[in-house]
Amino acid sequence: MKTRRFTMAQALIQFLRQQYVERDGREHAFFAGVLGIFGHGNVAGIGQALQQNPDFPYILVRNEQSGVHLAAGFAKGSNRLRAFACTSSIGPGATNMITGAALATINRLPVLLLPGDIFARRNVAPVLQQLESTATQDIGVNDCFKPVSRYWDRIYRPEQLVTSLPEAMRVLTSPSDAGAVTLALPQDVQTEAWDYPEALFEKRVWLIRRPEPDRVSLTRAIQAIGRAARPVVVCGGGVLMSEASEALDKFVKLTGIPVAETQAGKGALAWNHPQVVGAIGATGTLAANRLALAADLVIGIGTRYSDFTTASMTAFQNPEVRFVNINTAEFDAYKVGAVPVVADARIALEQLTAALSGFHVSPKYAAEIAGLKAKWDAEVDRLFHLNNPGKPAQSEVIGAMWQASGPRDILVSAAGSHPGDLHKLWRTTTPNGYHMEYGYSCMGYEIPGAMGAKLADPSREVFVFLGDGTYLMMPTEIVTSVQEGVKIIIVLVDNHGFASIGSLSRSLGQEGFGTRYRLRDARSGQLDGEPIAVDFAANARSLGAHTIQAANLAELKAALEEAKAQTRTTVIVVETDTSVGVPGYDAWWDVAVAEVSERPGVQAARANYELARKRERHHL
Ligand SMILES: Cc1ncc(C[n+]2csc(CCOP(=O)(O)OP(=O)(O)O)c2C)c(N)n1
Ligand SMILES: [Mg+2]
Repeated sequence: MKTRRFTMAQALIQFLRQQYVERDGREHAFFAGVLGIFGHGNVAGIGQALQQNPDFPYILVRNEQSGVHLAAGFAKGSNRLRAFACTSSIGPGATNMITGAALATINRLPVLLLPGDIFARRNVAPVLQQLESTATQDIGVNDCFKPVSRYWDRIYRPEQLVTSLPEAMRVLTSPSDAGAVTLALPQDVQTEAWDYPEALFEKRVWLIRRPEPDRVSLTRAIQAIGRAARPVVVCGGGVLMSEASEALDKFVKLTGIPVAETQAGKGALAWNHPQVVGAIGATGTLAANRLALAADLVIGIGTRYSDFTTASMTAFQNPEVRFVNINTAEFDAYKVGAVPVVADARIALEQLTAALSGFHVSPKYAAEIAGLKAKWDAEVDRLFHLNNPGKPAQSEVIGAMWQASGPRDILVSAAGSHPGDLHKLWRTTTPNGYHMEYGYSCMGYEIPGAMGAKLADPSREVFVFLGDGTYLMMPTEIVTSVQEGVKIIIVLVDNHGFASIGSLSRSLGQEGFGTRYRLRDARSGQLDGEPIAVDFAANARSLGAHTIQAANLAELKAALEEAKAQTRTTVIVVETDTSVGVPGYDAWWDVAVAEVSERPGVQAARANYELARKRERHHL
């Protein structure tokens, strides 16, 4: 057997460079490079290996967590066909990646995590940053990655790479199992040499499969659709990952079935497609929610049925409602008692279209869909043009951003009050033009996630809708965006705290307690003093961004044009009027209210809550 002598870290990097993927006859390298931060736990191993591979990109990030977010954003923007590996030192550098790992796994996005680990040799333990246990020596902080990884391994000996790496690739390239893959790398083992089989470093092409549906399940799905009077498609992120937009377009044009969108699936079809009725669920449009309410058949495609999508199991109230689920993951296909079609979305849709050539929804239902859609479009126009005196309303900021963006541009966001507003209002024209991380809804994802989306397709302008709370949590990847020349446009909406959780708190009778950015008042002892003055523009400028302060809607529109002409990451700061919000449209989200309280507001909220919960259903 021909062998090559490498350190474990060198072998690992050499292997990553040779991994390719193929789908629909197109083939390309899977890994775009490595992101990370060096410390004593990886500098001599992975760091040394990367140095001797200068044509395999290494991007120095500012925080290991945001590094993983960047990797997740890149994988999402690439429809999971490409990925980054993330390297960290041991201890805090490693555990910083856990939030990113959870985000990637929940959103089913492939990221390869390579945390450094404590000495396998053990004789010098406890090393700096080592977690000790009185019960075992076989434990460390990297064990915390286990529940948030789809595959987890620790490489105690250099030769273990040979069996571990193919498993890691199987999971990373799986259409149903993709998520975070963690290979914990003890710092001494990273530097140990071994004679690796040459075959490990040969080019390997992983087929990203398009699984075909089982014939019986498909027939049952066809029969269920053929019988339906009020079918609705719930379009999830799997439609985008499968690049099934065209197939979905054909299917719904043929059948007249309306398409409601989850956060992850929004934009698979253009907003003005005749069948698209927009967002569904807790943050849904009136059109989609009304259709869902009375639907007798829900065709869930590539969706996990999160509580936002099902409005905490209240969205579908027709007593006869049944489900057909098309999903590559058996786990998701079987949810809500559905006819499970375990298959690739594009393949399944093509087969359904071929089989349902005689099917079309009734003219009455078609007219109802068209009427609801027209009403919704008018509602969005109204919210975009409120002519709010003084500071703009958030919906006007969204309208201005939408007007400034081109049809191929990308909108990125993750947490705050705006994901709900954007889900309803943003008018996506091109697939992947709406990039909302709403599986983990993680504050701090937005800036690195947007960089990932930009790296996935540099030809598209990327706009970020960012809250002041999120900005204060994780602004520092702006420095990395300057370092790498990855330009994004950030619209930082300053509303002095958490508008989202603030209004949730008020709806629970808690008066926004602890959600405003205010000074502690000497007399009350509470956080209800003067607003805290943070100069966001100066802060962003200090990190290297071009910054613009916009005082009103006209200035925001001018700033957006200026930002588009910039080559550098640009941060536009705008204050909004928090008194004007986007309403909910027959929406409900289950957030449990205190069962006993001395506050009448909480007692009233609890009474409403108990009533509302009665609408929650089991779909068995
Ligand atoms: C990491 C993290 N911590 C906490 C939360 C809970 N949370 C959701 S939105 C939000 C407030 C966000 O504030 P901001 O970015 O200013 O947006 P706004 O609510 O004002 O629109 C919080 C604390 C979260 N989603 N992510
Ligand atoms: Mg805020």
